[in-house]
Amino acid sequence: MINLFPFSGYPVAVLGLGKSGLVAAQALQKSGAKVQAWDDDDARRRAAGAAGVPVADLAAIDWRDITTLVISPGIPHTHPAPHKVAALAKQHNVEIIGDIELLARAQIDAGYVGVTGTNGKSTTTALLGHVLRGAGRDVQVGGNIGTPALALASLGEGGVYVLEMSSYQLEITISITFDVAILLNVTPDHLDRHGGMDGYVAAKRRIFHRQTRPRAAVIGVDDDICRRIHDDLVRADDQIVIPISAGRRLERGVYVVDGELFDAIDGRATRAIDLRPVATLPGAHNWQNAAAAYAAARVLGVAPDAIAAAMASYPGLPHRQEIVARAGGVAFVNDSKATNADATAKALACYDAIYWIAGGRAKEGGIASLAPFFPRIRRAYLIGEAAAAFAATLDGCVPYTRSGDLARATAAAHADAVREDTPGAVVLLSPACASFDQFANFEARGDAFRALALALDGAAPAARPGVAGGSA
Ligand code: UMA
Repeated sequence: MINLFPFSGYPVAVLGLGKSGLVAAQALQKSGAKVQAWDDDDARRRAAGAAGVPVADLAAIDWRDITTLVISPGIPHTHPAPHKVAALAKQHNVEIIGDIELLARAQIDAGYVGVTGTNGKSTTTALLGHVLRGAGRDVQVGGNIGTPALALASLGEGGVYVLEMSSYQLEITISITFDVAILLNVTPDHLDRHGGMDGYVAAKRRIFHRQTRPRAAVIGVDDDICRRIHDDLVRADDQIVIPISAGRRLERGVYVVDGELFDAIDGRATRAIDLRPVATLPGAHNWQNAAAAYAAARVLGVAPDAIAAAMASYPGLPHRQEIVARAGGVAFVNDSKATNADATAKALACYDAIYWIAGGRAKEGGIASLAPFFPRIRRAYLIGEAAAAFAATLDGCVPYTRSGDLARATAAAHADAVREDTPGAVVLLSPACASFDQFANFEARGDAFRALALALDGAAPAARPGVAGGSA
């Protein structure tokens, strides 16, 4: 836990006592701040109280006594409407900041890498952490990826925090200047919280806040919005700017073409890594992540060979195209995190002989957009509330079974894959749906799939990163 000495003796209000807020309140209290904390959820308040955090109704305290409001990233402070406690703070000119701002004010000697973008930020963050660790660096990985920033260990000079930064967190992080700031891509998301697309893009751009040379911006140029931001940064000429692409050659930067990563940071292209055999980084979306992590690691002084070696041993993240088992020549891929068709498209693009488990609580738009991938699907196994609607879309295009639940789907998919003996067969759980009709969350759904796959006859865990069945 981080020592927040700059806040010792100061009266600080903490709003939100979930994953990040509870640690923030505890760290502040341990560091001598006068903490008053609140959560609108009764159970959270009770849990925080039991953990020794002073709980007070922040709507009823005297705000003239408060210097800082630490707000959880998920709580609105501007759009669609400010939480009433945030409104009170503003009324009294109290600064509103998040846990990562606290980290930045306390850990002033360490280096910082920030990773943002609509998609791929968790993988890029984890991958870069893995590469830096492999190179012997003192590194801590956290933020939106799951480990709250203040639960990380202290780092001295030479240490590096690699932080996944959501748009919510960027809005409440004021003074941090990232040594390397990564923006992967931007497509519409969280628009209600940012008052529209302009607000969302403005939040994302904050990752480059106050950067000057030798600090570096690593930015994807495969979408129009990021390309415009890239051009703006190049024109402003404040920091080093490294463009990355997962689809086309660049005169300068880092790019991946057909799975081969090229380093052209100095304007001379060198083939640096063959990503095709890396089973934990399949598909063009992961190649963008790899290009970003490569560029950042190069800026931080890691040699190309060391980056390549570390990427080859990247273990992947749970529930994101995670190979959880192999049985009878079939790989079981857990992509439970894919809760919409866009995310599932990325997984379907990676394999050629797919026994596809899909369904759950449907999202708007269904799976019609996945039609280009239908030829890759041997059979679909439909579960949950969306089964009827998905069956209607697949009818006449893809054979399907209405399995009902995950256990029946996994067993049937395995049996079919083994019987048909297709080289490179994968049983892919990539539901294109939320999990809440049958599971507590996507993690519980993915864990259930892993357990079901491992319980099959002849199943072995896929513990070691390696080559999945199918083309990557
Ligand atoms: N709460 C209130 N009043 C409200 C709304 C919420 O009191 O009006 C309370 C809730 O009762 C709850 C707490 O606030 O106790 C939740 O706070 P939070 O939503 O900020 O969530 P945390 O548990 O603190 O987790 C946060 C991030 N969550 C969000 O940004 C929504 C986690 O990202 C992050 O991993 C964690 O901090 C550690 O840094 C999750 C996420 O969904 C993965 N992020 C979004 C995304 O990736 O799209 C941005």
